[in-house]
Amino acid sequence: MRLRVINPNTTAAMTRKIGEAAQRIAAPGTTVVATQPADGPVSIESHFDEAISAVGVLEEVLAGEQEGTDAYVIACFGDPGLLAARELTRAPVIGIAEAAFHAASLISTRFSVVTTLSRTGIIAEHLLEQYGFRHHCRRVRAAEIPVLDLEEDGSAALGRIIDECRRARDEDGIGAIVLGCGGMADLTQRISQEVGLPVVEGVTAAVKLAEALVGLGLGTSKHGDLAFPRPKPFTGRFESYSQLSNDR
Ligand code: 2AL
Repeated sequence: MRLRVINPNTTAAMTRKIGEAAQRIAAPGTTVVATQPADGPVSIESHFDEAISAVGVLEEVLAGEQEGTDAYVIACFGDPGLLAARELTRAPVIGIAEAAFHAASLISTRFSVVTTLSRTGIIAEHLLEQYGFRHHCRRVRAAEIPVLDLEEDGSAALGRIIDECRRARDEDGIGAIVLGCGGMADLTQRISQEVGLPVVEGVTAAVKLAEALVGLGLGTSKHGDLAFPRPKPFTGRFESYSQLSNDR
């Protein structure tokens, strides 16, 4: 199975880390192709960053369609472009926030999310609401670290995340913790050891969910709103999308 893991930001070191974490957890027969958009923000920490990055995510899905991709993972915790990406393919497309929420809800009745910044925590709260997980989540917490601090050796980022996870464990009455950033893909075991609770991380959860769906023979439904977009002229810089056909 060919799994395309799309890091929606343009930081190559983070794409590498996400790809390695995905390949480590993947089944022996799964080939992980880790990619990132050609253009866009180096990290995603706002609605603006998300909106710009979503176009890059869609371009990466279109590129994946040319290579016979069996499933996609969108490896940013805001799941940018998720529903639009599903419109472009019959393959399953899994966002790391939805994957982590689903997995956490299967092993606990209450979880807390520990993410990077408070403002991205609000984006996670919107997703919890939208996906129907609001009552499973006790609290969305922020370690108050910019995303790219996770890429710096020797930064205080890991320690701050562990401190916030300990506070979540001690104060929130929860059974599990969800890590709220693609840049935390390599931290699951370390944090779980330190905190003593199950720690759910979205990239790894999404890889296993994608494999499960492919194994079940399930792909994105082409009935209803996830059908291929209706062909129509696009103008200006998006003119090439006028060629998108709906008979794939
Ligand atoms: C993210 C993420 O996962 N990648 C990124 O660039 N921004 N979101 C977040 N909540 O930190």
